[in-house]
Amino acid sequence: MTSTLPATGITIDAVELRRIELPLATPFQTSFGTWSVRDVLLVRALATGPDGPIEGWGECVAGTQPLYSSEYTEGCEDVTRDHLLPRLFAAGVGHGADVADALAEVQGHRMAKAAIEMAVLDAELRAAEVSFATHLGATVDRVPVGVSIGILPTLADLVATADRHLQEGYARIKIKIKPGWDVEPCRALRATFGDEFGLQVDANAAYSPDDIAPLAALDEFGLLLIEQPYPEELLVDNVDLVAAIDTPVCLDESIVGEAVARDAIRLGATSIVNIKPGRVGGHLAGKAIHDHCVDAGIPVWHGGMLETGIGRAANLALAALPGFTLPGDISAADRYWHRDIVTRPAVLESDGTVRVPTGPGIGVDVDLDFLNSVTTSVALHEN
Ligand code: SMG
Ligand code: MG
Repeated sequence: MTSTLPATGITIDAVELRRIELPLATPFQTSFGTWSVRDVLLVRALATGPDGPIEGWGECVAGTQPLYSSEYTEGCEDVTRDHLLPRLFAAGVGHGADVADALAEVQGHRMAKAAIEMAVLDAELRAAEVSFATHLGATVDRVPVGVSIGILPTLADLVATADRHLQEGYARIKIKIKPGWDVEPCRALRATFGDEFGLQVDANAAYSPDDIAPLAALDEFGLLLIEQPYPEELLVDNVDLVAAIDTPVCLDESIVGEAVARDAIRLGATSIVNIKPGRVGGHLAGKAIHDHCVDAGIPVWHGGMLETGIGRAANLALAALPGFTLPGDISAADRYWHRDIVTRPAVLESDGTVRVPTGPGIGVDVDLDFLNSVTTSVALHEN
């Protein structure tokens, strides 16, 4: 930690679990399915700090269905209500840093846990008037970002979409791939836009270790990395892939926490690590993985889960740590939403960066009127 927070912390009086439905500006297709609407679980910690009432917000990154990972929105709400909040309250947690320990006996459910930690930390940091960025140890005030483009009906659609994003100022393009939509999309982008822009691909576990040939065929495109070629639980097969191809292999879904990150690095199963706070159990675990990767000489970059402005603000703070040397999947709000749920949505700067919020906590405020208009359920759970 780079900031010391007051030992008194906060008292959590209640936690509001709120579900919203926010339509994506454009549907997002991956090898495992299409996302058109984000059905998001938000966690709002209602607390008392040294100067009176204070609240904090957390965002759960799980999707509607358990397709990217085993977690999904409804399940996250259930486990939070029935198993996590009772433990949070029983432990008398008053610091964000104590959330993970209080919830540790519940196995897995890292996305649900991460949202609680974020809400408690946000409330604690707001009470202490310290930003997430300062607390986590940010060293820059803007972070380079890229854009992740889903699988599209035609190569012409892909080229037109990439063109629009490059014109907007994004310096790095990631495309989703699957068997049959891999070599030709890369060829089309390199043929149209040349070799100068950063290009990377994400398979979301769509290949098997028998598929080394199509993955090796991507070597000619000078990719920054290939993300998660194989299913989540395969680690050792990636060691063989690292040896067989030139493109750096980067695990996403497989890295479900700090222990697996350490193992994957030690095995040589990943040359680069994608850090998503939700996937690893919170921003503090994300920072720990970052610190380990820096020590191990492994580059990291910040992933994205189509977050609203709440999760995005906290992610920008983490992505401002020095080990994040590759552009993150933290695009500007307008790449995702017609209207965001925060009052100062993330915007793309002319140099292809997004500014890191500087205010207390996550540094953005929730637009409550708009939030209420997209809310599908609210439940208050008192301590
Ligand atoms: O937030 O810009 C974003 C999305 C980035 O491609 C992205 N995320 O596997 O990395 C990934 C995917 C997971 C979400 S797919 C809906
Ligand atoms: Mg990925």
